Amino acid sequence: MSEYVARRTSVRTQARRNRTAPTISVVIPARNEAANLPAVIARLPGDLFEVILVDGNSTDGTVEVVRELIPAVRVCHQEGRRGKGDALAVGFAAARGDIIVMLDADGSADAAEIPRFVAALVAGADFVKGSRFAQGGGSSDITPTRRLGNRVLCSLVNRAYGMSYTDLCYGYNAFWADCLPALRLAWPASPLAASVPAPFGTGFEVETTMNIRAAKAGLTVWEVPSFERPRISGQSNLNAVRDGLRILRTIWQETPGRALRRERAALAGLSPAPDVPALPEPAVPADQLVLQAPVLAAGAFLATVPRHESVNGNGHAPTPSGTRQ
Ligand SMILES: Nc1nc2c(ncn2[C@@H]2O[C@H](COP(=O)(O)OP(=O)(O)OP(=O)(O)O)[C@@H](O)[C@H]2O)c(=O)[nH]1
Ligand SMILES: [Mg+2]
Repeated sequence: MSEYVARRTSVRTQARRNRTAPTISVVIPARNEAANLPAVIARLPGDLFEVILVDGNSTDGTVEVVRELIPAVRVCHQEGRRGKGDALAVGFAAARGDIIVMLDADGSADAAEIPRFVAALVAGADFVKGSRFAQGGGSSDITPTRRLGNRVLCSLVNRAYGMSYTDLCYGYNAFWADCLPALRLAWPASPLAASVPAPFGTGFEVETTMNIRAAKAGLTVWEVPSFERPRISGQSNLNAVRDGLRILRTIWQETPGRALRRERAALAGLSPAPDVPALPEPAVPADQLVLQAPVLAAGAFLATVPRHESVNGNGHAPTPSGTRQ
């Protein structure tokens, strides 16, 4: 329970939000999406604060294409790591806007829907999920197997965390940047990243991880309908069985007790107890040691406390009234 309360965005944080003219960062993870980027970028609204593309070691000129399309784009790299979740974490750590929007680079999500997400955040949500299965949403891409898997996993999360999500594994989401500590996804920027490889959340299970953490943190989560199209060209990076199993494992790993134990163990590994040097041999033999003044003073104070005020005659603690018959 404390985990839920402690991480909830405070009323003060919410009051500080710039609801009149929030700055918007769009984070785009991209791995060999050069052919799709022109169509994706063409649909972006004009009033964005920044566009951050996180490149996954692309070999098809993705970075050159995005720089040509948006000269002011900020390009980040995964520094040898891989995975969509890792790419998003890199982008989130770099984002400087009030609101962060996650957008795929393959043309499956329509950037023109961004104002819908922003409107929900301005109206009161902390975290807004796009949903293909909310009324008004849809998909011309999802296969029957993925639809079934998504439904089963979604109802598992709803039962485990008391939510009523209609979609779990969809990559189009937006949130106030001040929710990042609750989502705890900025691994590349966290001190844990250097020594503890993130066990999960770095791949396609990232949306599930975020949705669960939003629920655990007590964030106000709203869904907006969204329509998903098939990727325009190129190969999917997702493998339904492998990534489905990773998502299942994420749901298991995120259960509160398990997540807390894992974090404690990681922190313990990060800062091992310092080596305490052995005490030098005392110069004076123990039987000749003289007590120093503060020790004597404390001893004198304890001696003045009447015995019956701390422990009664039977050696039991006193009753609340201070007397014991
Ligand atoms: N930077 C980076 N981006 C990635 C990586 N893996 C996937 N992406 C991007 O993440 C987005 C979603 O990946 P997709 O391969 O389209 O996966 P998907 O949308 O779940 O699956 P499909 O419906 O089959 O397209 C795309 O923009 C990818 O380019 C990666 O390792 N690094
Ligand atoms: Mg896709």
